[in-house]
Amino acid sequence: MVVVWLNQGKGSGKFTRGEFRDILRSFDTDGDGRISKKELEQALRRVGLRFPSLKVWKAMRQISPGDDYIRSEREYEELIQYAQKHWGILRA
Ligand SMILES: [Ca+2]
Repeated sequence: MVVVWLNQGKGSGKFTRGEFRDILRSFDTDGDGRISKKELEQALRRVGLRFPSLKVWKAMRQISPGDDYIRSEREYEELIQYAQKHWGILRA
C-alpha cells in the first residue's frame, strides 16, 4: 500500500485527501492511534517536503498548541486542511 501512494504522489506531486490520510495512518509507526510530531515529520520527509521539522512545528502550533500529537478526528481534519493550504501537496 505504501508503494502505491508513493507512486501516485510521484506522478503528480499531489495527493488526494484520502491518500494523504492513508499516508498519515501509515506513519503511525508505534500504532498508538496518534500521530506524534516525530511521526508527522517522517511522513513529510518521505513525501519530499523540505524543512519538515519547521513545517511540523508551525502546523502543530496552530492545530494543537501545547500538545505533541494529532489525536482526534477534528485534528486529523485540521491537519489535512492545513496541508492543503500551506504545503501544496494535496489536489484541490
Ligand atoms: Ca503514533
